[in-house]
Amino acid sequence: LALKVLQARAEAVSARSRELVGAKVVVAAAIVRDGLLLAQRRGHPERLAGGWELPGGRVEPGEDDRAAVARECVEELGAEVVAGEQIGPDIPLRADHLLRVYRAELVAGEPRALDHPEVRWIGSDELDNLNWLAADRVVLPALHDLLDPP
Ligand code: DCM
Repeated sequence: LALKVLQARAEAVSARSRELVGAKVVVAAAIVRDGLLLAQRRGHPERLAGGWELPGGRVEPGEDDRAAVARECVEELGAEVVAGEQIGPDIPLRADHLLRVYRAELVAGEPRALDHPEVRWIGSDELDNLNWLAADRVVLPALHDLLDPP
């Protein structure tokens, strides 16, 4: 009986680690220009509409995180960025997804809201006033440091 219990436990632990290893990654870009951060207001899906986020989206199978940041910025903003350092921790999203935020440097194009209703350049004084998505809120301290280096 003890052996069966141990085997069941081992199975549960390995199922959990498969889950963690298999977590799908969503990336987002922290684009800063002249001391301002680019934020985007979501129009879809319904449950996220009206929430503010850093632009981004799902990493495709086999795709590098930073390549996904660049692709998403072209798709959503019509702008080219180069992704740099990760900012803040890996942030759990619902189910088996996690969010990673990367600092991103704008290299070409003027960001426009192509996929969502609005993009806005915000200063550190406005950072805490936006209705951020819960996951993005986690990186607010790191974003403050980015806009107003300590
Ligand atoms: N997401 C998030 N914060 C971001 C970008 C995305 O919480 N800065 C979430 C919203 C979606 C999922 O990740 O649930 C996939 O994003 P998208 O729909 O933009 O591909």
